[in-house]
Amino acid sequence: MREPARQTTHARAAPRVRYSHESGELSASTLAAFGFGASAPVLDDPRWLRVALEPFGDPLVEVWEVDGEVHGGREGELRWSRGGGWLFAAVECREDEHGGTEAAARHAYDLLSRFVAGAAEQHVQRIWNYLGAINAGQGDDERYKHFCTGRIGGMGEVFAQGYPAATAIGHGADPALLQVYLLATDRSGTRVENPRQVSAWRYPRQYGRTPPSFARATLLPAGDVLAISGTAAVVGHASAHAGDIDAQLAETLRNLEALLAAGGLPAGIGRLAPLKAYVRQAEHVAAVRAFAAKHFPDAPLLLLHGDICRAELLIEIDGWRYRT
Ligand code: 3EB
Repeated sequence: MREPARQTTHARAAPRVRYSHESGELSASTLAAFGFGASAPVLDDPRWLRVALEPFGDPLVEVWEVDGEVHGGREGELRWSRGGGWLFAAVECREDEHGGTEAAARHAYDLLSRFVAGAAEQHVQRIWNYLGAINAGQGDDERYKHFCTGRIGGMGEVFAQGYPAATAIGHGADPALLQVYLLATDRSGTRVENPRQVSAWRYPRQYGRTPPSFARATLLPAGDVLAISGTAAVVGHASAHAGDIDAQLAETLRNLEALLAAGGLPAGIGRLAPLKAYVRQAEHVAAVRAFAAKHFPDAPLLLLHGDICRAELLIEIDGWRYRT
């Protein structure tokens, strides 16, 4: 009798994320690369995304490398690349061409959902969202809240098994510009929540009609890296330390450490944890740098000028924590 077919493939090693000073150095195994701000170079390569957030300090390029040859293409507002079992896909669109913030978010997620549903890499692990004037509008009409409604409306079948880890940040460029990009692969990761925080999709009504649809982190399929969502000074469901950058940084670090523990990663944020810090006010950059120098001096860190989706929050940090 023949043995039943065995699963012989293993989960693929996660993309390696690094920050580089060389701009535009995309190799055959580069899945995606990101420049930041208006002075980032313009490259005619679907793997190259110019993120509409201004960097503080040296212009760095974020590079994702995979184990395998990468190819990519474009389809209208969507571009993609794949290699080594990983898929990068991004949509850039204008809200004024799609009926406003909510409709544009629905459109972007609909495009991405359909594309991923037709791909071999159907498991979305991580997603980033950058929209303009994120805190403009009052109460339920704040633009971030409209974005949340559109986002969930456009999330198709590929999101039905659970939400990916995510970041949603406001940029200061053209307010109509929406940028959404994701990382997916061919098997599911493990969603990780933070025991110090109410899961975002269970936030009470006071934060809007539609709760934000994201997980706090994803342990990628091989278990080799934790992809960490935008993390801020939120305890339970409440924002902590309004107006106090140092206290918000300390609370954010506690949340990051809680996430590492919840994800089963070794404690400590160092050279194996490339991070991005989104800073609302330029005057807080020195405080952020000083905090990082004291608490995680070895972590590769990129500082970006961005608005956090709650007006009282001054700082948010996201990134990756590799096991080795
Ligand atoms: C929070 O903890 C802060 O809407 O995708 C962090 C990460 C936040 C992702 C999102 C929002 C999002 O609620 C805000």
